[in-house]
Amino acid sequence: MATGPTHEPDCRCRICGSSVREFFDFGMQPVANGFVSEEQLGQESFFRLSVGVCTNCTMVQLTQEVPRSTLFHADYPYRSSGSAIMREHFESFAHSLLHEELSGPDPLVVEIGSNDGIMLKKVSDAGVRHVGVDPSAAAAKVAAAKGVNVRVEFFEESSAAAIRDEYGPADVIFSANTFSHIADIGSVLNGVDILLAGDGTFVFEDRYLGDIVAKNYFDQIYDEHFYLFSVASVRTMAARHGFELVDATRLPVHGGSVRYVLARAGSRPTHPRVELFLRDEDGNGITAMETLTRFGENIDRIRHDLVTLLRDLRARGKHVVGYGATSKSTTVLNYCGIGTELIPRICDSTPEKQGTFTPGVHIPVTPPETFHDPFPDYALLFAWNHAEEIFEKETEFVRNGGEWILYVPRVHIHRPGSLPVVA
Ligand code: DWN
Ligand code: SAH
Repeated sequence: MATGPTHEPDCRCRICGSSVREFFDFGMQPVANGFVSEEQLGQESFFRLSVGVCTNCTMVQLTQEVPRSTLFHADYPYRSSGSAIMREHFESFAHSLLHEELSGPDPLVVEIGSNDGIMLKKVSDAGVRHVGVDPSAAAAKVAAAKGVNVRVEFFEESSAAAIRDEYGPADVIFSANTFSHIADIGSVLNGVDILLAGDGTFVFEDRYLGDIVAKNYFDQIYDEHFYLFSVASVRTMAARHGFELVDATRLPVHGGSVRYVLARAGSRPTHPRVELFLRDEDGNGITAMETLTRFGENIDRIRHDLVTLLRDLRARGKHVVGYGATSKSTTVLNYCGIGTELIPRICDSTPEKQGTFTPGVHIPVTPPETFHDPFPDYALLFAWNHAEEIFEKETEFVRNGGEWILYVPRVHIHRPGSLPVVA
């Protein structure tokens, strides 16, 4: 619920140590990627999911940390290659990396959070030295099977030192949707400082606070997403560790992300768009308490409207299923109190998730084929960040009279032919 400008004196910023003001409290939530087997039902751990903003460095962050070993482990179910749009995105990035930052003699790139090797495979295929680092053993096994050199561990100071000892300095350290997942971010930046070559770059991309607030992407708030970065908060954090933010570019993936480039202070020129970005953020007041409180009110409005719609459809005997058992869906389902009485199953293309039950509300996750057999009357799209790809894939569902329900930026029925509102 929107908590408004409350002050939790015991909550200290993990970046600068100042006090953090909570602006939204989702209550007790299960682990977002904690999909459970029948035997594990009822054995889940819960934590209080609440989010606040630092009164000093403006970093938006969770007020409670879930131990990293609970979040990321051998059976972590997410696979980066689960969508064509992300495969294209990372292959295109790897291509640009190979022709720019990695075009020198005997370059080295290290990826933090390499998952199933979606980006490093192209680097490996090009014969360029690389190291993937990821504690999720099953995902790392998929990467290794593609020929990616991967270390199954958490990236931190100690592992960075070991990589430097074995391979030497890295020209590029890359991380996508991972850096913001690490509460002890100082250990990562210290590790980057140990491993990175003098004129190297640390390039990372994460979903953008500006889009989350502007488009009510409240389901991007869950245990793994410890930080919600803005350009201003990243620049401040970087400076505290001797780095400069030398570039920042918008990306369309995951509902809107930003790719940040850090370099050692004075080692690279800063692109003028960083200043433009900062001015834009300041003008929009994306970390102002008034903005964040309004965001909280929008979350509660979406909860009301979504539950009202689903109850109405059930009362009218309509068949509704979920599409995409995302980590994000855990926040939606548990905060809105939506269970099998409203959504009897969720279809998902990830083999590791099929046959499990969603965290907390225990909705069965079924293979994609069950979506067509028979088609439901409505499909609630949890994987809204892949809407275009999914709408193209499921045209028969709409031809058959089916309708998509989306809940961001507000609850609505998607009209065929129109661009997904979330784009
Ligand atoms: O930040 C994170 C991002 C990168 O991935 C991690 N913290 C965890 C994870 O978040 P997510 O689970 O919300 O990511 P996605 O990419 O929105 O998940 C999409 C889900 O939908 C996957 O389980 C695959 C599924 N899917 C599907 O069933 N049919 C996806 C597509 C494209 C499809 O056609
Ligand atoms: N980069 C991929 C995967 C993102 S999911 C993508 O953008 O699709 C987050 C990944 O980070 C998971 O595979 C998780 O196991 C990994 N991870 C979490 N903490 C980590 C750490 N300290 N070092 C390396 N990988 C980490």
